[in-house]
Amino acid sequence: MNTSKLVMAAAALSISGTVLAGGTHGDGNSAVSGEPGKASDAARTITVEMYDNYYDPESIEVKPGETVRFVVENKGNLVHEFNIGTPAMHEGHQKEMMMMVEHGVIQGGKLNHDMMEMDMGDGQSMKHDDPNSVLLEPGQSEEVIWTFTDKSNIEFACNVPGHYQAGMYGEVNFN
Ligand SMILES: [Cu+2]
Repeated sequence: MNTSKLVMAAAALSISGTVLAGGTHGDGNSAVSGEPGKASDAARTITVEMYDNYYDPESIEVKPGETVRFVVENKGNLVHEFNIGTPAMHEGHQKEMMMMVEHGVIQGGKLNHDMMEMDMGDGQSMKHDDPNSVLLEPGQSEEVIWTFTDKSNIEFACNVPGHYQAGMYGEVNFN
């Protein structure tokens, strides 16, 4: 990354500052959706495949208190996210994802990893490293280990702009 690009990105960020204030990465993992789990506590593995623009399976069943190991595979041609949260959390995250697209961090089927690592000032970066989600390029696969706590309104969703609206979310059903 050369200096002029960096300056441009920083300038663009300050313009988007009001959007960012709606919810920065790292603050949205409240107890409503559960908490990061330990692999040793996971009795079950669920493989979730991501396509353009839907999940397979489209819903999952969990028990309150259960820890699940998710193996998330992107089988589509676009960048996709697997994110566990409430509808309100997803809505907040969609604003951040929009910014990632505007800044060229998400480019259709590719992620700009250099840009994601870049320090934007004020401790902000475009890193996508929340424990409740993974953001994957086509062909990539990663794990999310999550402990579902109390029964609540939780979905797994892709917050890449337009994908949630196209139906790329699934229900977490408690039983
Ligand atoms: Cu998607």
